Formats: sequence, C-alpha cells, structure tokens
Amino acid sequence: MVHGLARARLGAGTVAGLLVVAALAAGCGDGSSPEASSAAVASTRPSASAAVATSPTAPADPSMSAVMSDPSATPADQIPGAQKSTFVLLNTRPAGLNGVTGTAWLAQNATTGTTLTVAATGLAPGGKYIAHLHAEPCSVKNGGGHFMFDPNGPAAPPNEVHLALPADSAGAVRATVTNARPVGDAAKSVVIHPVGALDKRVACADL
Ligand SMILES: [Cu+2]
Repeated sequence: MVHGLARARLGAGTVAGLLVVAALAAGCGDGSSPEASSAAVASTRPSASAAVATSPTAPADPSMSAVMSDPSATPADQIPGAQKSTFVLLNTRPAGLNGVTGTAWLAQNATTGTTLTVAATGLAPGGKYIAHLHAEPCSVKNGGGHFMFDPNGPAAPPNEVHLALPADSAGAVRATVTNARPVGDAAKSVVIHPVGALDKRVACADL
C-alpha cells in the first residue's frame, strides 16, 4: 500500500519535472561530473523546459519538485530508528559560511523506503542549496560522488537522493525528501552544496 502510494507519487505530472531535475542536478562538482555539465545538459535539452511549460501540473520552481523535497512527508527525525548525523564544515565552502551547523536524519526500511531530513542554520539568507546522499564518507574526497541505486542509471532522482534546501531570511532551512527504495548501507554521507556552485561543497555529514 505504502509502496503503491510512493510509486503513484512519481507518476503522472512529475515526469516533466524529473527531466528538469535531471538537467539541473546533473553535476556535483566531484570531478567526475563537472558542474559545467549542468548548463550544457540544460541547453541541449530544450524539450525538457518545453514539456514543463505546457504541463499544468509542473511546479513553477523545479527545485521544489516532489522528488527533491516533500513537505507532506513525515520528517525522518520523527521516524523511530532514524540515523542522526551532524554536519561538519568543508574547506571547499564559499566565503561567509563559517557558521553553518546542521543535522541530517536518515530513516529507511524495506516497506517505506528512504526518508532524508536535513536541518541547517548559518546559510546565506535566502540562499539556495541542495543536499545529496553521497557514496563516500566525508573523509574521502569530501563525500565523493553521488549514491546511486543503479550505478548505470541516470544521475538524478529517483536513482539518486536529492534534497532542495532553500534557506529562509535567517539562513535556516529544514526539509525532507523520500524515495521509494531503502538505500541500505551504500549511502555513506550527506553533502550540502550551493545551487549553481556545486563544487563549493559547504558541509558533510557521515552516515
Ligand atoms: Cu552532492
């Protein structure tokens, strides 16, 4: 039942959003997928933006797509057994972000899949950030590349776990995203990046 609902949520109306998410989130600044590729992907996929423009259900802001943030989801910190991790600053962070602190919670099980919640403060007021599940611990290449369910699949949700983090006017954010599948122990860290400067990784939390 829950599985069915989760799958339904990824159905009609979100396909166009997924395409845009794929274009926007393609790079992660880890060297293997340079951030410049995001713009290239976006510019070579005019059909993605065209699809959004004609879809009545497409979100106005693709970063708010349900696959990258789900305000209706039960936050992971309210799910029994969730893993709690503390963010540590990375030396790749943009200037002015020396006071960022935050926590990530990861809950997962075979029936309900994965829930990721991130709360952070000290970000730029109104700044746009994104967190991903990464495949390496923070001590290895600042988290390395993205965790992927299928290593040969698309570098985008739902094959990866991305979480849009729009900071409020005080530089704080709290958001949750879900995925129908449990990530198991292959996801090693959560990394926060500035949108538009993904290689300037802000903070990392080991899982
Ligand atoms: Cu990332």
